Amino acid sequence: MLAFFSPQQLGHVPARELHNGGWIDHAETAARAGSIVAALPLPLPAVDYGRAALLAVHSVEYVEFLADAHRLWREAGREGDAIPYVWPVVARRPLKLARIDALLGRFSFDAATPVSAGTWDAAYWGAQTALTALDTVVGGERSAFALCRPPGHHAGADYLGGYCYLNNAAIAARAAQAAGRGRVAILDVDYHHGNGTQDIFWDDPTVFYASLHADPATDYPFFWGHADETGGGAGAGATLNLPLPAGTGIAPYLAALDVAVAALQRFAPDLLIVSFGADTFAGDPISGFALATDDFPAVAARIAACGWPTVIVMEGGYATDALGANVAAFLGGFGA
Ligand code: Q9C
Ligand code: ZN
Repeated sequence: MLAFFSPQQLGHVPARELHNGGWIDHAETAARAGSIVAALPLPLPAVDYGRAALLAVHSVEYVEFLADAHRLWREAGREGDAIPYVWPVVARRPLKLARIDALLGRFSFDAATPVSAGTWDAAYWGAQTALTALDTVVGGERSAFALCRPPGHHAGADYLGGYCYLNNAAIAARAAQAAGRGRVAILDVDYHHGNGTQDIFWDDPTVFYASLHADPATDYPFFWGHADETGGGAGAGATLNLPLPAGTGIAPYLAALDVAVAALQRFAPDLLIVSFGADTFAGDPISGFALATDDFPAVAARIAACGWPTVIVMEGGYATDALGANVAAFLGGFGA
């Protein structure tokens, strides 16, 4: 399977994240990408499709904020990474605030997602990597792998969070539609619920979002991913959440995957995007499922058996030493 990655994606180097009341080293490191690259045939660099494809998903205000945030932080006299500390809760009046702290709060939902000097370039090229993989599949390849880093599924139309800045899977989905693939399914098998992807397509009947993830009653991102969230408006019924308990191993995982796959088959997509996180691995330092490296081929094979043209987009996975082997196991199980 062709794989895509661009070296600019390594320039995002967040130092710390707020976790359980203290600052810890950031889990989403550039070394993650190195572990994956080392385990695959040499990936190809992304083509630059420009900002337009990002703006099919994200608001122009958000994209401009993201491109400017670190510079504004430095101009405010701050050191290191830009990090939010105040949020406008539910009511977001359209105030034209200029202070960097107000902007950070306006366009984020957590304090685990710093903006470093290289974040914009890395996120931009991560999205281009997803678009390049998508283009390959639209051009006739049966599948392609986008080594997106930073990841994307927690990022919404106008917010960052959960180590995510631009929603790579959503950007690829909209590009697929622009290329004539009208019905797109996104299957999210990261350990965490993809709240950004869900929000983006919540009322859209043309993009089906299905996710297997840790129960948000006990796990991040808490406020999304509950089983009763099934889409709204014209998109009612086009969101499927399958929360799973701590300790979930491969047998119950595959049973839930069968439920998701059956729903996708009823939807009958023209193209599938898989948001793949290897943080379901038993050794993941921030997660609680129990999949083994040797379990990933079965997950991938079940998805591949559907036969849809498929773009696999990298999301989480924080056991860096095992990450390359876990990704290679998944891609190997998918086949060509
Ligand atoms: N105390 C992805 O896997 N931190 N993002 C959780 C819990 C955020 C993970 C902290 C985890 C985000 C793409
Ligand atoms: Zn995750």
